[in-house]
Amino acid sequence: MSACSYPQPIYSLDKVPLIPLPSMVVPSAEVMPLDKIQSIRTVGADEKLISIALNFKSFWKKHTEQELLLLDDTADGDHAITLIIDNDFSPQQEAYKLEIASDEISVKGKTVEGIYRGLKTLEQLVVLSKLQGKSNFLSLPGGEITDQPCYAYRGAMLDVARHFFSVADVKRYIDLLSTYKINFLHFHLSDDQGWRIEIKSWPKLTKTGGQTQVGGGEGGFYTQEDFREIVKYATDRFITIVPEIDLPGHTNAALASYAELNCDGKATALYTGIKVGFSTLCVDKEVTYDFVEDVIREISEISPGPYFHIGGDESLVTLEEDFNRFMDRTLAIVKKYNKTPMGWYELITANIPEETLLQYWAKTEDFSNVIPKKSKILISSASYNYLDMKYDSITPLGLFWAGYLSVKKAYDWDPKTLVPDLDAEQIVGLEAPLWSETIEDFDDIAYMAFPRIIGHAEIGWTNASLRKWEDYANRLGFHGPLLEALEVKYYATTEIDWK
Ligand code: NGO
Repeated sequence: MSACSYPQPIYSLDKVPLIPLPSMVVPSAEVMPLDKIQSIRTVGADEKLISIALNFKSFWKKHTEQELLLLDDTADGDHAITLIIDNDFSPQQEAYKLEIASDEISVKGKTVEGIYRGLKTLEQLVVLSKLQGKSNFLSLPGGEITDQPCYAYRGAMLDVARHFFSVADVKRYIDLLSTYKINFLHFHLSDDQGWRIEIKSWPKLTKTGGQTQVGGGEGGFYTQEDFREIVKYATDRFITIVPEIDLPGHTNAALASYAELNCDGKATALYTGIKVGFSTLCVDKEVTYDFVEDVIREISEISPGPYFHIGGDESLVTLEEDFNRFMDRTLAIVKKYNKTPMGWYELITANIPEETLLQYWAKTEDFSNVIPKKSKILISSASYNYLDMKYDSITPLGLFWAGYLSVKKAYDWDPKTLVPDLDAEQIVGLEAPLWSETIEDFDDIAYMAFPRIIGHAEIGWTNASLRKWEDYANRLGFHGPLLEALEVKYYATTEIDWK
């Protein structure tokens, strides 16, 4: 068959509704008929590279019904998808280049992570072409995509304390996040309503503190084995897990589990409401620091990522001097276990080490001028990033204390200019928290996160100068069918013309 007799691709490469939008796309007139591809080939021996090649092989089988051979660099690139590690390719570790020609495809990166991001682009290209092309889907458009992220930290946060979510739910969320190139998942593992991770030296935290949740349901917790499984699943998808133990406030579940953590020596009652700011560890008792150290040690042992998040928000019943004293000791413990501290922005009153990553969450007016110029900031604005804010007045789930957050509002802003007086270099990225006071199961997660987190992922990846709401809204319309194929019950807002 001559090349011109192959069916034409659905899109030219620069018209594919990819999200996040790549930095540069140069289409060519070439066409890549799918049935020409016979193998996936790795250049640069690396176990991780082979493992992502194997996963891509399964993806290809599922979507094209063709079985690829796995080859190494002794084979040539004809009729192959070649994955190439090239140290000199870019200083950026997530950068990649995807080239589609008439008889081969290649994905190049400085690291396996870069190649992984490139394969996610190729996967979207296949899936979007297939969904739009239906049975005519037989070829991909030729050309080159050169791409790299705007921010190094593109995160999501899941509150598993107010309501508990199973390992399977978390894995499903991780899969969806990886589709959109999100690279951090922060777990809010403890709060007034629940303690969700096994601590072997303090077993009652989960035996007592893990047994309920908002509304009085049965709660739950992750064993350390479960947590390791989640970490591995995320790591395989190039997502770093950030564990958070919220201290010294938001600790009622711990205070209910161990009487000695309370200043009056009496255990509190378990709590299933949604008020905040009423609990505190007893900062003057030595046992408090034994507790904090055991928790940080045990969790650090099973968390390979660089950060340990110590909360710090809304300690409304801890005096500021007590808070600062508590944080000085807690920060030293984080350091002892070789983690970089992360905390909600209220941490600034303490003596924070320079490398501390502060998470900005409240309204802008609460934040300007209080942040030391050298601090590293993660933007998680309640008004723009909080996935638990209702879309509008009739959204059945969620809260609205920071205002309604439509899909357009969640997309159409720039982290660099959101907070006055913050230097652009201070901002390491952004994170979209999903607080779960009203979120009870995976369908609730899906409804509040999708589609807003897709826009959030694009803000994190694509330079602001390339982002336009109308263009994004048009591309997002094509992701409705993609989410439907994955049975994700997203909020089909009327702001978007869904395809
Ligand atoms: C606040 C509060 C959380 C709530 C959330 C609800 C922070 C950092 N502390 O954000 O405890 O769950 O709002 O939107």
